Amino acid sequence: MKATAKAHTNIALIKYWGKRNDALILPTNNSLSVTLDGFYTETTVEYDKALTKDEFILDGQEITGVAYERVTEYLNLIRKYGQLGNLFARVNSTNAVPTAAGFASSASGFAALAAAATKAAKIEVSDVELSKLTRQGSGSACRSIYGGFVEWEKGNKEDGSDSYAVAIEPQEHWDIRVAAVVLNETEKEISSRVGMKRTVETSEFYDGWLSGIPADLTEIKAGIKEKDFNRVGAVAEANCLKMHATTLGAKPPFTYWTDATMRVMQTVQNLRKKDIPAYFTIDAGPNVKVLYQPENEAIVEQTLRETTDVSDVILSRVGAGISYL
Ligand code: 2P0
Repeated sequence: MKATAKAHTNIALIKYWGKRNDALILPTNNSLSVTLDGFYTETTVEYDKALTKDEFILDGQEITGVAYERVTEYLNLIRKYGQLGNLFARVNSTNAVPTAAGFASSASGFAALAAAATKAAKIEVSDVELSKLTRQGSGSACRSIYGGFVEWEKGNKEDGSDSYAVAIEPQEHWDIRVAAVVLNETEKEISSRVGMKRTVETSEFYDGWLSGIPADLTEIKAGIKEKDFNRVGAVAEANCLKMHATTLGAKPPFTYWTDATMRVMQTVQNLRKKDIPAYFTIDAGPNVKVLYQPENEAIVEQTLRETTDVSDVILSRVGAGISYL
């Protein structure tokens, strides 16, 4: 009873920012992402009757503590779903997601774990079912089931049965690129889980965030369909700015940006002034992701590398969905 799955991480162009149910991980708004080729997790799950507890090895190291608890709690959910009783598992993961790049490795991590854990137990699941299961490990992970452009439908039901991701356009649809800009200081003080909760509960700007989502989604989906880069970039950048504005209205206020973050944002806006279409987006941390077109790769990379406090730039294409190895 053993299986290996590979999942890529994703970057949200319309952000998931806030939960309506913390336990089931149900969001307050739809989000839309692009799956990234350059960043992935490979996970092997092997159920073994001889084990008296789960084991978790990540990048060759035995993991204990909070990260272990999160994995074993997730396996409890799979055991319940597949009626596996007390059958424990050996989980072996390798991450090709540089932590410093500021990507939530939880997205590719939980997608690969959910896929390998169901496959190893011979539990037949549709993509939709796998997305729902994955969502309960980490919200953004439910989008990593598919390649290309993906929307997570928030759903309305209290049991979460209508909250899952769907494919909007496949990987081959459109060759856009994403540069992950790594900054010198990367320590995250407020996790996305804590940050979004504080924002939902206390930010005066949260209602404004929610009210703009339907129009942003309509706009970006039309832009993706038509492969209109400026249309997609503009709405993604604006949506990111609105998400980050909610943190400034929270009590107490906070921001994920540093001076280096803002310098990169300015670099990207200056590229546009020189007629090089590039747009930024930022998640719950200081690092910046830059959307650009293939023909501008060299100039975008060089300009970002020359920006003060940029320590690395990692380029990625649009990636594929879950695969089994
Ligand atoms: C996103 N983020 O859409 C947004 C944008 C961060 C900012 O999803 O609590 O690790 O496990 O559901 O998915 C990061 O949050 O949070 C995230 P949980 P997750 O990508």
